[in-house]
Amino acid sequence: MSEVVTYKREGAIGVITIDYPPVNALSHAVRSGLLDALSQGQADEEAKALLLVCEGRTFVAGADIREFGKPMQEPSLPSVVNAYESSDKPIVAAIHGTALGGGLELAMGCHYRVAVPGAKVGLPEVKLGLLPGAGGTQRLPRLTGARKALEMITTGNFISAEEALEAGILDEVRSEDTARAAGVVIAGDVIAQMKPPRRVRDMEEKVRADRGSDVFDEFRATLEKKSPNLFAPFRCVDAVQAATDLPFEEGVKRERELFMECMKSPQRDGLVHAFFAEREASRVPGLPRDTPVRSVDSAGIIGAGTMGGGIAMNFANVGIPVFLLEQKQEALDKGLALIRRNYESTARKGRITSQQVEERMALIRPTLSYDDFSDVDLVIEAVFENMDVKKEIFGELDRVCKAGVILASNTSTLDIDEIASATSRPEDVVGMHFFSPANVMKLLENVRGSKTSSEVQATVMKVAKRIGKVGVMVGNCYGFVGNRMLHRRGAEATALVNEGATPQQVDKVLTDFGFPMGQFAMSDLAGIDVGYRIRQERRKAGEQVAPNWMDKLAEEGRLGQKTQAGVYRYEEGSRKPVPDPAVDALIEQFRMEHGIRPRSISNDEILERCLYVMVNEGAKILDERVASRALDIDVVWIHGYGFPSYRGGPMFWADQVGLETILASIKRFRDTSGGDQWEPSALLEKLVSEKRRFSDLN
Ligand code: T1G
Repeated sequence: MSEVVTYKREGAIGVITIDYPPVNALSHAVRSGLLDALSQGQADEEAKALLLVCEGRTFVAGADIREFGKPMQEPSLPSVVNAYESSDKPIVAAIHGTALGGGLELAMGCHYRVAVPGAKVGLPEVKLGLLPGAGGTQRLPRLTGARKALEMITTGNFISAEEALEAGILDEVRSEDTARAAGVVIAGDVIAQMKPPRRVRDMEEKVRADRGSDVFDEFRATLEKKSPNLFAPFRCVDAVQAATDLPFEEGVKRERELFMECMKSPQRDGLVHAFFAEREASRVPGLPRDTPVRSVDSAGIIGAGTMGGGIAMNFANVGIPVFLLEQKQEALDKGLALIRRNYESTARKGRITSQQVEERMALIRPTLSYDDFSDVDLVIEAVFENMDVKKEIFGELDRVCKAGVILASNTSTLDIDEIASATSRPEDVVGMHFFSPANVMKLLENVRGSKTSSEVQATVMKVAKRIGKVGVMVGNCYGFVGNRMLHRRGAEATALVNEGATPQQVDKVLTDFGFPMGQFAMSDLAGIDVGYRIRQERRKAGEQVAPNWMDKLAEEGRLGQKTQAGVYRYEEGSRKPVPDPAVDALIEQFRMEHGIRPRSISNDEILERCLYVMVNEGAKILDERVASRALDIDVVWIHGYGFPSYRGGPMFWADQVGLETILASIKRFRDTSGGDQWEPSALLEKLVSEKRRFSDLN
């Protein structure tokens, strides 16, 4: 008898129970156990119907992703699903939590399906670069019709139990205390009414009606616009179309072919890596999982600007009261008005109710006085990037706040240790770097100072999860992980324009690669003055910072979207970047002043220089232990800067390109354009000489 799947008869119902924490994934042991339990049920003459349920937090959440890439062990999931569907005893699946991927496919292989309120179902395989590979693309359209099946399978979105009932996936949504109890009721009805096994594969009506429909090309056209670079979504459409064109058995064969094409795609590799890396990042090497954490039941944010306001929203969204402090009432009013506008626009989209808007606004308490911070558990400073101002603020916080408070700075580049030195409690000081817009972007870069205690580190990692962020713990250096690599890419992109490329050419290379925005469109969004002020601060501090044509934009007041002109021009009310001949002239002028003869630059050179300089910097960051693992850097870039997740992040992608190839190019760029950015990372050279990859460091 398998420990993970058991069979037990209750009256005339043979109950098959999966118990394989944390999410009852369909590992080899579960698949084998399912077949054993089915055989027992079929041999049990007293059992007139079978009931499939799961213990723990959820019904089956899918195939066991940890088995991907390893040799598949029989029984395969399709064969298990087919065995359940072929059973001559009716089988009921009772769903709670999330029935996803192979889990929903298994439930559709059963003959009746019931769920409890709050349950969700979905086929999220496309988010892993796959498609439902155990009959899902053939059975779902037989239940819902092609359009609903395409919507679910090409987006991977979950739907509620009520929506699934409406769509024809479920037979009932019942409010018994447990899914098991609901399942027992349904199985009892099946027996009492002598209902036969109702096999989804025999349901031909809806797929016949959809044969030859335009819906497939309609979805392909939408995907061409929305995600032209992705491989799997288009295969999903092909698989669902096969369900309408072919008999079931042939459709399943076609699904298998398409599934294997996706399984072999580098995009599946990247997406599965991104899935696990996001979860692994929350386990910080050297920080034991049982490290004590402090409770955070109240917060205080300093600065009611775009960042401070967005940060405050994150806490209000999860019911944590938060003081918002400014120096002047006018700035406070402006900040609160922006927060309200953001909430009201979310409410207009139907994502929250107007009552929730008021509840959240009530949790954000404006103040002009530090005294209100005397009892908060966490303070996050979010004022502009000036070290003197930040130190003054932390000195004040040190005087006002209670013992045990966590004092955090949202600084994006400045030295956490220097900020901590303005207090008597450096062990309680940490960086919490949010990404703009702070109430939207998922990444929270937690920065440990040299004295930040383990308790404080563990607490801010827990806060990240609680406010719905992806937390990554990084070390303290200029720009930490994300911005340090971004600044290298920005400098290279700017140099490429100096040398002859246009800003729009550089941006198109990056968006064609899969970034949501190019380097210069991003500068316009963030504000040209942000980079300008940082370069001026570094020049003031005596650093050698090369002249930069973007300085001229700032000096001419072309600050980006906020002034409707930056690197690009912006029509009134539009955020669409439009190339501007005035900027071309400004760049020409800059080249002449600096004796630069422009040359035409290939897209390959642009991509290599923008991305390899990031990889090289990432390797240096790893070498300095500023990031603990390559996967931490991948997670920072996917969730903080929109690095295409199907490429797995910069370090995972570098492994796929080949470190030897990249190192050779880095050495070539060092020899042609010089600059410390092209000094090859010693770690990269070591990995290449040892024929290892960044993933060996995870
Ligand atoms: N396989 C293995 N482990 C999984 C898993 C899975 N499918 N899903 C989750 N885990 C682990 C996860 O790594 C974490 O482990 C723990 O469970 C809790 O997850 C043939 C081929 C279910 C909504 O894509 O969306 O079926 O870090 O932190 O936020 O057609 O997990 O604790 O060690 O995410 O509450 C399709 C993926 C697979 C679902 C729960 N299924 N999972 O979210 O917890 S492909 C999916 C999720 C497939 C078939 C195809 C979420 C969740 P650890 P968590 P959560």
